[in-house]
Amino acid sequence: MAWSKEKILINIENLMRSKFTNPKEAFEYFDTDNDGQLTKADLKQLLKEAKVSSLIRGLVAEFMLNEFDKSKSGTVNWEEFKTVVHTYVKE
Ligand SMILES: [Ca+2]
Repeated sequence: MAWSKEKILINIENLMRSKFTNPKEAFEYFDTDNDGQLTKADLKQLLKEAKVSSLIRGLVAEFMLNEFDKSKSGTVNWEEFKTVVHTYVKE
C-alpha cells in the first residue's frame, strides 16, 4: 500500500474519531509523562495507533515536528497540537 500525506491524515482523523471524544483527551493520552509536550516518541506512538506503517513512522513524526512545532522546542505542545487537529480534522 502506498502512503501519501492524505492517507496518513485520514488515518489520524479516524483514530481521533474512534478513540477520543475531543482533541484534549487525545493530547493527554499521548503526553505520557504529562509535561504538556508531545515528543517525537509520543508522535510515533500516535502514528502507530493510527496504523501508519512502522517503516515511515519516524519520518512522518519528523515531518509533523517540522510543520507544527512553531516554538522550535523539538516537541509539540497543546496549542500547537490544537492547530494540527483543527487544520486536519473537521468538526
Ligand atoms: Ca510529554
